[in-house]
Amino acid sequence: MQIFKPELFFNSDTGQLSGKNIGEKTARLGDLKDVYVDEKCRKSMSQDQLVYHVQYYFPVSENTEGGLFFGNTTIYPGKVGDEYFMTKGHFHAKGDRGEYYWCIQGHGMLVMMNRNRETWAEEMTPGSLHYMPAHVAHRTVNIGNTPMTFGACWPSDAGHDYGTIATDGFSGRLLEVNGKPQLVAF
Ligand code: S6P
Ligand code: ZN
Repeated sequence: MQIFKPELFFNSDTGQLSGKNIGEKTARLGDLKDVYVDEKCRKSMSQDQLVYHVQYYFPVSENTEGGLFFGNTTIYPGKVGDEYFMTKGHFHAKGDRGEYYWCIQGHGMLVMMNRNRETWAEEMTPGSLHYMPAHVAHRTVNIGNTPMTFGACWPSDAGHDYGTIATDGFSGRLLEVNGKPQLVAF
């Protein structure tokens, strides 16, 4: 029998992960072709502009059944035209896998869309907890003026289907209308 010291840390104020085997992924404006409705505007902006940053911990390899992945995402404040900085969004490749998000800092929106293309959103504020059911695409949006960070936990065999969103998009987008965030039908 042995007692181990933790090797993995989660900062509950910032959501940042530290320790061994933490992966990192960034998305800059240059990586987000055709994600925003105003592609011309996106192209005219600095392609180096950081839009979001992900940290993740994969204790088992991807596609392993029965494991759990853990991560955080920070979306920086900004807009492409009238559309707030946001993630690409995805269904899970294994569509029957759900996920949890919880907001750590900032002000955001979680946009969800089911297979019938019905779209809705939940406001994200520090402490808010969000369950994404199976077969529901999810995208997060920073509607504030400061970085928005949330945690995530999802099954290790969920995978990502980005193709469906790349082809069909969400049927609602979060745009600033008269100075306020609004979910606009597309
Ligand atoms: C994974 C989970 C998150 C996102 C991250 C970036 O299932 O939902 O870690 O990967 O928020 O979003 P996206 O849509 O670019 O993967
Ligand atoms: Zn997901």
